[in-house]
Amino acid sequence: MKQDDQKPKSKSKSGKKIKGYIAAGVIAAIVIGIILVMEMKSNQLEKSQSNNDVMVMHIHQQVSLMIDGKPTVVPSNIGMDQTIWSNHSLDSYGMTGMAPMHTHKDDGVIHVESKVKRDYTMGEFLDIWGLDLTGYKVNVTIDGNPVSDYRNHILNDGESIIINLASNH
Ligand SMILES: [Cu+2]
Repeated sequence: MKQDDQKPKSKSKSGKKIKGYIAAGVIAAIVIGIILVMEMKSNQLEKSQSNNDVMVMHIHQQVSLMIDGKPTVVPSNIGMDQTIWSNHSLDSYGMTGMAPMHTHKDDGVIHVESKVKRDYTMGEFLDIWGLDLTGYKVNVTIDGNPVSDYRNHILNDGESIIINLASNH
């Protein structure tokens, strides 16, 4: 009877040991799981940063277009819609699917949204737009001041730009 008594005792001892191993295994699995999730998240962060999807520049200007004295709509989606995205030389500075200078609505708001800090000029915007100025005399005022070398004008935040086009006839 004494032997019978001892047998289950030793069995339960090894049972406790196994339960201990299982518990340690479960804890280890949870810890590894947490580490993997954290690593995935930091990888995602690194990826989005290496894609340079972080905009370091985001400024706006208001542009109005007058053709022979008539207010004319500045189209929406300049630098997004292919038909008004004529120059692609600056595309790598913009977000995916849009030039670094673009419009969203037809409200004349130019968005300069760039992954790099650089000077953006009125001429670069006009090139992206592909606005055909042939046959027009061009007069540009910026914040009310006439600017003759408007193509090289560096766009600043909050500027108000008026493009006056006059037919040569
Ligand atoms: Cu914007």
